Amino acid sequence: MISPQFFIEKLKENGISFYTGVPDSLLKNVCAYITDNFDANHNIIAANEGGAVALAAGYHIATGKVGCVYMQNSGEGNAVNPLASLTDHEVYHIPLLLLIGWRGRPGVHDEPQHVKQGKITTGLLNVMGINYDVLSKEEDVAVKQIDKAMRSIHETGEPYALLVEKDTFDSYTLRHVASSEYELEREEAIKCVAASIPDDAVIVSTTGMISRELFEFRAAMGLGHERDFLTVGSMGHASMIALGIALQHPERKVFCFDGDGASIMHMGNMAIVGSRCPSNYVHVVFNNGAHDSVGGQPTVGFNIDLVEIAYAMRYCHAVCVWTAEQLRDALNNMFSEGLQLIEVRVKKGNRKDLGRPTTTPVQNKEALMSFLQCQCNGEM
Ligand SMILES: Cc1ncc(C[n+]2csc(CCOP(=O)(O)OP(=O)(O)O)c2C)c(N)n1
Repeated sequence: MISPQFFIEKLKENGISFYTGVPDSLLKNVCAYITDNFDANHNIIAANEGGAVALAAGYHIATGKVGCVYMQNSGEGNAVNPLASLTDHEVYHIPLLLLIGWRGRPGVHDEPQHVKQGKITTGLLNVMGINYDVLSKEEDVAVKQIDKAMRSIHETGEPYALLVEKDTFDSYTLRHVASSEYELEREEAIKCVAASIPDDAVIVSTTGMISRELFEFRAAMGLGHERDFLTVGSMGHASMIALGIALQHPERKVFCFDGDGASIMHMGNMAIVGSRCPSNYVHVVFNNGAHDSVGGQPTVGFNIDLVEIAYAMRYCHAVCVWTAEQLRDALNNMFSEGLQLIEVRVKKGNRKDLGRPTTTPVQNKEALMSFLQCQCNGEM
């Protein structure tokens, strides 16, 4: 395995001292090392991967230097537009180094949302004309690959990608762990909300631990999963899936269980939800100020005012709570009409033995579709 320090030092020797991106579990250790060793102007966690590519482009325009953009391969989709219409040599011709965690690499078992993306990861790079290498787990080989990558970047002036497989980097423990003042656990908050909503309500939950915790709550209660759409991929889009359902089913409440990282990733979605203003829609953001599901790297979740944002986006009611009692009060007052947001400030962390959904995405979708259908026909 490669030591994160060794890797980042080698990049530094090659002139790389600016990082931006969205964290990934395969890059957790190297991201932690970057966090500890670069200040807030030299390591910026972006809202989404496209924003990170654009930020590194701006850095290059300002300095002539090459920035590094880190991401999970699921973020390739968000990055395609600025890679094709900004940094590409047929447009502005801007160099950068991409560090991409390769989930779902063919032949390696992974979660369902990573299978397709894993298969098309190199194909997408090929089609965009981006040269790449799969980073070796041997330091002496990795050094040669870094040299090759940087030579290519300097000769062509174009982006180059290093793909990172599981267990490429040695462990590294973050020294600067941001402390959270909040006492409520996310799982407890999820249980509290899920337990208090009407039987015919639907929940669309975001990617990561939030969906896993909701799944386990239903199982522990001896319930099925037909009321829930567990959005395993598509980070940042749960609120729009919920909108699509809420508009067609005005007779029932639709909840979106969002994360701070996910809602910030595609925050424009809130403006569209607000513009349609469905009175049966409740947006619950479990804000732990972190990308908890992939290593706990910070988001700007605690630096922004989601309640003010919701009002500015034309939500009818918005409230921020951080204790179990406040959450119960908010839920008791919730059933009035009107689009609403509940921001629940929670602490980071999850149960170590947290499982994963045992149903497939297609089973999950079909069960929810039948649930919606049966209720419409009054057959439940
Ligand atoms: C487009 C995209 N980029 C990155 C990821 C990797 N990823 C999965 S969960 C997650 C963090 C989610 O953070 P948040 O929404 O705040 O929820 P939390 O895990 O903190 O509960 C990330 C970055 C992804 N799935 N998709």
